[in-house]
Parts: sequence; C-alpha cells; structure tokens
Amino acid sequence: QHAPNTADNRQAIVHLFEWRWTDIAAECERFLGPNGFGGVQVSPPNENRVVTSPNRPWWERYQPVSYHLNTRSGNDEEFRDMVHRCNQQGVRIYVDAVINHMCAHGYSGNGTGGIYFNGNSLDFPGVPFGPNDFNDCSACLSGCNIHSYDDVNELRNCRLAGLLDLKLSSDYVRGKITDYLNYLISIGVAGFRVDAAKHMWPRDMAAIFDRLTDLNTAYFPSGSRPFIFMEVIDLDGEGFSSSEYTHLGRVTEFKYGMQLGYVFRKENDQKLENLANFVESWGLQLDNSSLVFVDNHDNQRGHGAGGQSIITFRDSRLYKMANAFMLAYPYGFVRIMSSYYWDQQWWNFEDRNNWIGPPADANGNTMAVSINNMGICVNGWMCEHRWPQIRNMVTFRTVAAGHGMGNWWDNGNNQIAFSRGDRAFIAINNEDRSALDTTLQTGLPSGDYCDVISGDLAKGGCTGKTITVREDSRAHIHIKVDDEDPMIAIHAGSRA
Ligand code: ARE
Ligand code: CA
Repeated sequence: QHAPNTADNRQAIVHLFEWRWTDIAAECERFLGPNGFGGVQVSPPNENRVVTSPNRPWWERYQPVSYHLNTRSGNDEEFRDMVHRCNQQGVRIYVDAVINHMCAHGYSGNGTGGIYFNGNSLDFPGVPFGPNDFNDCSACLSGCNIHSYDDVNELRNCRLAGLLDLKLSSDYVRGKITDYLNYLISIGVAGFRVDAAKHMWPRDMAAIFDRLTDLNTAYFPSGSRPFIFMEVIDLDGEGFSSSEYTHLGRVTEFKYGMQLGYVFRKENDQKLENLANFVESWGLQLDNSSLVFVDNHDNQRGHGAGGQSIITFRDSRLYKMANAFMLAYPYGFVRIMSSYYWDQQWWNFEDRNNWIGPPADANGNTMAVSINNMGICVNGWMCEHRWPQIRNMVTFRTVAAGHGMGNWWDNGNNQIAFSRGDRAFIAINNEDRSALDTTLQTGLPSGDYCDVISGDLAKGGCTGKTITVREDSRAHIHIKVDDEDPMIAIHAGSRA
C-alpha cells in the first residue's frame, strides 16, 4: 500500500544505513521518537555472503544467502528487540527486502550467519533454494547477465551484475519469499523497501504482496497492510516505466534528487524559481506514488543513478538547503539519508573507495555509533538526521501536514518563499550576490516566531532569529547572502 503506517501522522523516515540493531533501538528511544521521526529504513537484515575482496564492502549485504536474520547489524534477537523498542516510541521499522536475487554467481562458502551456500551449483540450503529456483539464461542475449535495459525480458529474467536471478514466477520461490516477509511482519515491521524492483515483473511482485499478512496488532490497528516502496530507477529512456509499479505501492523517484541537485547547484540552467511547478516540468510520479530523497546509499557514492548532480553531506551547506526544501514542500513521502564517512579516492571520475563499508574493528565487526554530549555522532557516523536544521524541518513537515502550498513568492531567480496553509512558512536565498531583504506574506497568524533553522524555541525563549509576523500576516524577511544557512523557517509550533 501507499500509506506508510506511521504513528501520529509523522511525515519522514530515515535510512540508518549499515547501523547495528542495538544502536537503532537506542536511537529510537533517545532521538527519533522524541523528535517525531516516523520510521527507519534498515539495511537488509537477512544473512549475506561475506565478501573479503574488497574487504567487507557495504554492498555484500545485497547478496543474500539465506533468510535468517544474521548480519553485521545483528542477530534475530537483537532485531526483534529493536522493532519492539522502536514501535514503543512510535518509530516504525521498514526492511530493505532483497528478493530479486541471491548472491553473485561463482562464489561459495559460509554466510554472515555461518550457513553454507554454493553460488556455482546454485545451492542455498539455508532457504532451501536449488538450481530450479533460478531463471535460466534463455531470455538473455549473451551469457546470463543483463546487458540491455531496453529489453524487458532481459531486464527481469537475467542477472543484475551477475547476481543469481530468482525465478519469481515459481510458486515455491514466491512462497519462500512470502514466508520471509511474513516473518518480519509478525515481528512488527511496518513495511518494505523492495530492492531492484524494476528487475522483477510487476505481476510476480503482486502475487507476493497479496500473500502478505496484516501487520502485527500489538502495534498497528487490525487490518493494516504493509507499506511498500519499490526501488525503481526510472530516468526515462529505458524499455519500462515506473508507472508499471505504482498500483502496488510507492516508487523511489530518482528524478527528484537529481533535479534538486541541479537546482541548488545552479547547473543545467536550473534555478530555485523553477521549483514553482517541478512535479509537472520534471515529469515526476504523482505525490501519492512517490518516495523522495536528496541522496541515497547508492548515488551518494556514484552507484545507482543521478551522477554528479547528487548533493550529499560533503556539500553540507547545499545539503541542508535541499533537505529543508524537500521537507517543506508538499510532495512525496520523505526519506532522510544517514551515512557514514569514508575517504574518497578519485580516479577517472570514479571514487575507487566507493565500496568501503561502515566503521568497523579489525575483525570486521561494525562499530557502535558514538554520540558526544553535544548530540553529534563522532566515530565516522555522519548522522545527517541529527543536524539541527534537518531535525527541525522534520517537525516542520509534521506541523504542516495536510496543508497545501500557498503564498508562493520568488524573485525570478534563486530566492523563493512559500507557506503551508496557515501553519508554516519558509524562505530560501541561494543567490550568489544579493541578500533576500523584503516583506513577504507568510500566511501565518500574527506573533513572534522562532526560526527553526538558526535555533530552537527553548524554555528561555528563541535561541535563533525571531521573525515577527504582523496583523496582516506579513513579515520582514532578511537573509544575508553569506549566511551559513541562508534560509528561515517558522511554523505553528515555533510561535513564542
Ligand atoms: C557487486 C559489485 C559488482 C559485481 C556484483 C556481483 O559491485 O561489480 O558484479 O557485486 O559480484 C549493490 C552495489 C553493487 C553490488 C551489489 C551486490 O551497488 O555494486 O555489486 O550491491 O553486492 C541498477 C539497478 C538498481 C541497483 C543499482 C545499483 O537497477 O536496482 O543498479 N540498486 C539496488 C541497490 C544496490 C544494490 C542492488 C540493487 C543489488 O540499491 O545497493 O547493488 O541488490 C542506470 C539504470 C539503473 C541502474 C543504474 C546503475 O541508472 O537505469 O537501473 O541501477 O544505471 O547501473
Ligand atoms: Ca529478476
């Protein structure tokens, strides 16, 4: 289904990429619950192939060898504990479901949970899957791999980057996948990010989703259906369309982050003014069918789609601006990225270190997330979701929910402002030379409001800028061109 099953109408989720289950449970209690985050997308929880060359890359987790919950993020018991504790905080868990394939052809050994597998003889006793449970290579033009993204048979029935392609037309295979997903539902997860969805036939996925049980009534109203968002990369020009999937749930809208990157970088003739009607002009999926994000775990490191336009934590000023816009604008269901740091090594327009896994000890165990007394993550974890500007805009989105865009204003170039009904207002200045210095209609009731970009409304008052909205709902807005965060955002909850 398209609705995210969040508690209290919460409006954004965060991808805690490669985090351990025990850390996520703690983060739900100490940060995500109290700050109104709707949920967490977790890395694939099922057992994967251990890749040693390169040494424990993040992408080994996209090579399943069984459906036992045993990975570098933790075991079955830790996963259950996390789901329970997060749900207690009103924070949902969404599982990254890798169901298109198993591990790459040509490798065998023991997975992260110790279970034997053989990717030469297509034998996965941990499920069990055998040679008959994979697509043969008859649909593939040469070899078994996908070469052409224009041929839908090849796209769906051949191997993505050598990964053994499951025969999802088979009732037995569907059953095993359904058992896995239903097990997760019984634990209390709220839905799934479906990996590599464009490499699966919509009808096969429909057959699997139809067999899913309702969500666990310990946490959800009876009859609740799992939230489905499918990783479908559609930048146009291939032999399929993401519209083939939107009846099943939401799709990841990759055009959004790519175009937002151009807009904020002022490339490709783009400027903030163009955000006035971007849904139509960029040819995006409908609001209710899309999941949006500034960057994801692939395109922040040059995998996946979007290329050089994608904005990441490395461009922190632009990143805060793009996230603020995304969280303010009423389009799509929002996912915030939360990354770990790695040193890049550029060679021929490619980062040779784009495989590097999460912070780990010498034995390859993922390290705990450390947080200092300022609330900042320190040992390699970026925790973009904790950046105060991003955290506070998550609240903005919840306060504004259900109220449409109004009072759009722009200077014809790179200054914009708009309100969300009479609930919230934002102004952004991305000019190179001119300040934004004018009186604008905010749509808000009169009063003093605390700007949630530069501070918080604390007990003693506003720790940032105060914006005074007059009787006629207009306010004087001044944003200098060299502000570290050249924007202001106020809402009903930040009124003094
Ligand atoms: C790794 C190695 C490969 C090797 C393979 C098998 O990197 O060199 O051949 O193992 O040994 C991730 C990594 C991959 C990694 C894989 C398995 O990104 O590098 O392969 O894990 O360990 C396409 C798909 C899309 C996919 C992207 C990455 O359509 O579904 O490629 N994204 C998801 C995940 C990834 C994950 C997988 C799928 C696999 O988010 O993290 O891969 O489970 C155009 C097309 C897109 C295409 C894109 C990139 O934009 O339109 O469809 O995306 O190019 O090719
Ligand atoms: Ca497939």
